[in-house]
Amino acid sequence: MPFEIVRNDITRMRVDAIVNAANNSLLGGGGVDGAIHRAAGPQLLEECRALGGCKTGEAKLTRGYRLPCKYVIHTVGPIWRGGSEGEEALLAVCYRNALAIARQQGCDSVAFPLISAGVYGYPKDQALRVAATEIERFLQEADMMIYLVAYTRDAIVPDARLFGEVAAYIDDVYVREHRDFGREARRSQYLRDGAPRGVPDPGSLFRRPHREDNARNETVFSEANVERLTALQGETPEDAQTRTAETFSEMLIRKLEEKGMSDMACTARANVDRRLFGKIRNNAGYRPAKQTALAFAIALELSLEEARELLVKAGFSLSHGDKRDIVVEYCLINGHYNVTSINEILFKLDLQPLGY
Ligand code: AR6
Repeated sequence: MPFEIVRNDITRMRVDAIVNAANNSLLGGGGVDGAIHRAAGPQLLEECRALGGCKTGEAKLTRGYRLPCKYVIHTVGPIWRGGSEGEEALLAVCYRNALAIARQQGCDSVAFPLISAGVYGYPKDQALRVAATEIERFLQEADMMIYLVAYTRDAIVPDARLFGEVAAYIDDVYVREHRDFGREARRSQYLRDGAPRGVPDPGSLFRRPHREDNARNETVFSEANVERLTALQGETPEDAQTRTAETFSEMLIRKLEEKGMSDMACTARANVDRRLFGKIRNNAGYRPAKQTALAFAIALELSLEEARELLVKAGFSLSHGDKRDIVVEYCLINGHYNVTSINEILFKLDLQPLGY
């Protein structure tokens, strides 16, 4: 997975380089800076002394000494002063400069803390947006494994509106499923004890829709999908047969062509390693992991119906028994097609991310 949010102490990350959220002196401090200097040992401070400080937004390289990484890239984030003093541009440039140094050094993997989101007071949600935007942009043209390391789950604050909507949808699905179970329980009681008093239509107790049907009804009545379904219904029997015989890889390539999306754009959007994408492209029978199939469904902006079709070809289905599937289902129905934002929500909910 080229971009992943992980929960860890950054000083434990086994990567080529970790990034330090330092101050202008580069002589150590609190927060992640203090932790990095403690773990690396006094030689790091010695090398830092020779660097002559670092301006806000710039980045400088040292070795990693006792740390499990080869390098530490020190950068200085802006102090939050309300947002009108160029903080966003300065924070973005921290990520860009640090990533440029990592690339110059030939790093395959880099771990970032959420720069400026601690002592420097940058609002966590906004700091995350800047980090994710810059990392995504970089990955559109570079191959690197980039970790955003959160010390605590609280450090990651996803978009509040989307998170609220997803949480409400999960609740709805759970309530609906729960209601079904209640009906099932009453049905058993009815069969055991006879008709309960005050229930005029005992037949209704038996009308428990299949759970899959519930989800399918949503698809049918979701306005966004009516158009796509109509298009599907309009296909010839030959087209339908060809579509059914298609493998995962073939459907993926067809969708890419239909959408006019390049392989590069698709891998970046799906958070999928380019080498894996090459394997899928060159092997018509390739079956990806579920997290990868889901990521492609989002990256290709599929309807719920098309996503189900793509998943079946990989040997999977969307299940209401899996919270991650419910999150993805919500995003497909409502056209939220950003894998990075979805992964932020999955991280917050302690669920496995999408991509590979
Ligand atoms: N691993 C991963 N993340 C961490 C760790 C760790 N070991 N420790 C803290 N964080 P901060 P800043 C997170 O304050 O806001 C220093 O004194 C933390 O939860 O370290 O850029 C420097 O010398 C937060 O999300 O950096 C500067 O004076 C993020 O790292 C000043 O702080 C950044 O918090 C820089 O402030």
